[in-house]
Amino acid sequence: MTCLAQLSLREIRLPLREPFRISSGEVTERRIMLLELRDADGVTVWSEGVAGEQPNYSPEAIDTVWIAVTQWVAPRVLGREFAQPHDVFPVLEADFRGNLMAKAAVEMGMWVLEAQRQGVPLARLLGGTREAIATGISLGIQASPEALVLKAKAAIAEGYRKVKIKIAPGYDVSYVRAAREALPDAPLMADANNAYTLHDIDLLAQLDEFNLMMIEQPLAWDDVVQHATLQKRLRTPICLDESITSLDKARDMVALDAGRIVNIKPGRVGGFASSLAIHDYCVSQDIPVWCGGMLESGIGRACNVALASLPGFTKPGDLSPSARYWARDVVTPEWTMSSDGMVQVPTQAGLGVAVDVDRIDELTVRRVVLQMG
Ligand code: OSB
Ligand code: MG
Repeated sequence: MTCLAQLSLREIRLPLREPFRISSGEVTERRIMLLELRDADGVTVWSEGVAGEQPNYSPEAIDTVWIAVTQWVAPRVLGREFAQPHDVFPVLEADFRGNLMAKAAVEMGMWVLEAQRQGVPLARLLGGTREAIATGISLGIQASPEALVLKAKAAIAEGYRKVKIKIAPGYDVSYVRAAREALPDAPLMADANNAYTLHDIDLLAQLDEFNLMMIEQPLAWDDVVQHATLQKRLRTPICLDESITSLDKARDMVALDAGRIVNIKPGRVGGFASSLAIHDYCVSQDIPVWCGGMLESGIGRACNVALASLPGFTKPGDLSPSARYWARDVVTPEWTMSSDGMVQVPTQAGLGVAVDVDRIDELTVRRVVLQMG
């Protein structure tokens, strides 16, 4: 039984160690929503909203998520008794469209709360079976192919099990070719964050030459049908990220052969219940899944690591250690990666890492406390 008595929202500002550039924009400092959930017994846990500053990944952004959580999510959850955290998402979906990142921020917190109450690691509550997760790095668009090669080589030397190269028109074939020539056997992939259309089909087909593990979300952020046309032309598997917002979208992808791999981000699909449904379906269809990231702080990363411990997550996740992004994270211990590219799944209850509230206090720029009733 889980019942939320109080929900505190905060916005923190966390500067990135280096700017992160993708086809739809660049970030130098993250504005991150953190949530503190408390039940009637005083058990307190944290969760994170994954939306960025601009609505350039999905239609949501931190400011819309703030409104949605305050106006529509919190009133549906505060004071309501849930027999199990599985029951939260259906309540949020009833007569309340979209706003999946806002829903996920609270829904994931409810799972963390239940894990904390039961004294079990979040990974175990979700059904995770792995003790450590293979990790990939996501490299933002670089100023030149040479700069990309340096970063990609360094990532492989650090132990990363996969190197994801962000691409966009003008930053694609020559960049991927340079990385492949420098690292002939490395597990490489590309992520376009919807930078292309079907007019670019010949250009995208040139990427087949480089033996990529997959090409992530080449076409529009909400498209499935056109990806099917593209997949017919490509040997390289397409992986959908932005387009997979629900189990139904994953079903559409499979029905149309619009992609052969799914990147599951719990924050994008409305939380853990939806992630588990997509995971189970993909396993039943022999579709590999892996866990993506949204430049989360260590709190969101804990949620991703827990999810990635499920058996269907058979490809390395975008689960870089804290030091890749932050001078100092908001959790202790910080997230680390072994020299063979593995991130350990925590064995402690709940998130499994301690939240550094003093650090969060220093970084907080706004705060609101929502109560029951
Ligand atoms: O498309 O996977 C993406 C970051 C922000 C928005 C979209 C994406 C990303 C990443 C970063 O690739 C992955 C990470 O958090 O390490
Ligand atoms: Mg992506």
